[in-house]
Amino acid sequence: MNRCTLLTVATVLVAAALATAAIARAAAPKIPPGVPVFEARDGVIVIEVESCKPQGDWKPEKDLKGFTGKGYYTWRGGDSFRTPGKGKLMYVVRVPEDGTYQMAIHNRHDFQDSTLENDCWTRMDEGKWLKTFSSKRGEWTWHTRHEHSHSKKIPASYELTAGVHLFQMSGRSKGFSIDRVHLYRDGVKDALNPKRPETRTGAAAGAAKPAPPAANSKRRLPFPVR
Ligand SMILES: [Ca+2]
Repeated sequence: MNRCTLLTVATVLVAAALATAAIARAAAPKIPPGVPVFEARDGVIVIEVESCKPQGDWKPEKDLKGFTGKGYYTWRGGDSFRTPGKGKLMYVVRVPEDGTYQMAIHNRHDFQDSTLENDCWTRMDEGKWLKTFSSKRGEWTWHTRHEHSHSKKIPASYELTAGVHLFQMSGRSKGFSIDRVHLYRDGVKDALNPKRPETRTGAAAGAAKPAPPAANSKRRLPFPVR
């Protein structure tokens, strides 16, 4: 092996090491101190929607009594049936173990036809944005379904690995109101009791260890979250 070949081999090895480090950094993003992390307590993660600053045309409101926390957000922009990601609200959650988590949004829509003005978009990590809708009108309800297709409209849930994940909501239908979100394991008693306290914590946020991302994931954690 001559010097030139040795140099080439060394260059390739250094490049490979740097590439590995880049992958490792991408796979383990740090959450800056102070970013709230919503933890599971007794199998339930409780998020007040208003814990994230309003984005886009989500407007903070308080007129419809029966909300929890400091208020709720209503989408006062136009319908966005084909374009998710408008007015992204982002929340960091942490689960202690792998498993299925049901997701329910405390929501309300008052339009006379319960199949209209009744939805938003939701997304977990770098997954697909899904239309997320409620079929009960005129009252605050936990009714929450994911529309995977016209023939697959099922109660909203996610398969989560132990660790930190990013949950997002964005505007889809004008007039749809969102108040709080519960992520919970099957079998938890009284999981949708709106009197459950919010489960946010900022103290350990800087040390939060993200869950391993899926292969080729470019998952990034948010930071317009307060
Ligand atoms: Ca609220």
